[in-house]
Amino acid sequence: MNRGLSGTKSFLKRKLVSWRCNSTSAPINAPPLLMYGTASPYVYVSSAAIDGTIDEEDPSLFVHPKSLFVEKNLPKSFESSQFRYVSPTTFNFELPDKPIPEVAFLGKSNVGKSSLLNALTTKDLAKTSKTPGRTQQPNYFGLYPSFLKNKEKEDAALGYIIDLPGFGYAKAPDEVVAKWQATTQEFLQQRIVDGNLQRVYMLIDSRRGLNTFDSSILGWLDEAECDYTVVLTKADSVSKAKLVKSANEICMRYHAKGLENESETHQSPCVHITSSKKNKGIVDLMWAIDTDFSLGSEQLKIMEEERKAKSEKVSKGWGKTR
Ligand SMILES: Nc1nc2c(ncn2[C@@H]2O[C@H](COP(=O)(O)OP(=O)(O)OP(=O)(O)O)[C@@H](O)[C@H]2O)c(=O)[nH]1
Ligand SMILES: [Mg+2]
Repeated sequence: MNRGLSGTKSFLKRKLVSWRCNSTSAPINAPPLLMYGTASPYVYVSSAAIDGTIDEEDPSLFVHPKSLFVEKNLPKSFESSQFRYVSPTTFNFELPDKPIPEVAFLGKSNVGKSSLLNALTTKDLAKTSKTPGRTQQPNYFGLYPSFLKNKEKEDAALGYIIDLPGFGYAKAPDEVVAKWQATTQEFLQQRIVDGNLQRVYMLIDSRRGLNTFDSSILGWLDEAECDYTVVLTKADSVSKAKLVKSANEICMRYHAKGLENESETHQSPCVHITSSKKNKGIVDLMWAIDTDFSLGSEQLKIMEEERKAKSEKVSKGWGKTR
């Protein structure tokens, strides 16, 4: 991937384009360098995500570089399907083994994971609370086509969103916290290995921004080669300036990672800005998850076919030497 421009000339050009990208707003409202506004007021993208050299005559530069977020209707999968809580009994208390893609919501306790899930599913499916530590185990929520009858539904999910327990809940005894973090981390590791986990959405409270612990978790996701996207929550409770600052910090992390590492970072160049309370940025997030589900299901199908072909090969070869 082209990681953007370097040198003073391109530095200035980038600044110019980043202003022009937001030509509807006066320069004073322009986002800081290294971040582009997009067609959506709720999605920012790192300038490093934009390929090629900048041609100021090219009108496509002044809209969203990927056009993914231009669409304002609900994605079809979300429109014609419904979310449902999937009890662990459905999976016999094991992790799901079907080739169904999943995305997980991760973040500090009280950051708004369960509330965001409810906003996306337009139902109060996940339990929320003012008291940190409400969600105690990974909870699965499946997206099922509405026309299916209940009995047919079990294996027919288009994808799962997993609501994870929050980290850093200081009120619980240390041992409980340690175990809790270990199980969440172990869980994520397992789902990465299984191939089901397509992406982690790392939620950050807009009022607080990215802290050291969040950063170390993002570092771990990079090491685990797990794709992730940062989502700012509770956007209704801070000023636009603070939102832009927080989004820019996250875009800069993307740049810094790209510069320091030979290997690519697994961070997405996009930052989503959301408010579950005011229902802001939710449709953009639906489109992002819809993409994860459709790409993930194709990938899992290929993996499943490869697995089957391998086991057929083994069973055909079995006993030939006797
Ligand atoms: N102002 C505002 N408050 C929110 C928003 N989203 C969540 N909250 C509040 O934040 C608190 C925590 O929300 P939860 O969704 O339970 O947070 P969580 O991340 O699931 O918390 P744990 O399960 O403890 O990890 C609740 O009091 C919510 O009402 C939002 O968009 N705006
Ligand atoms: Mg929760």
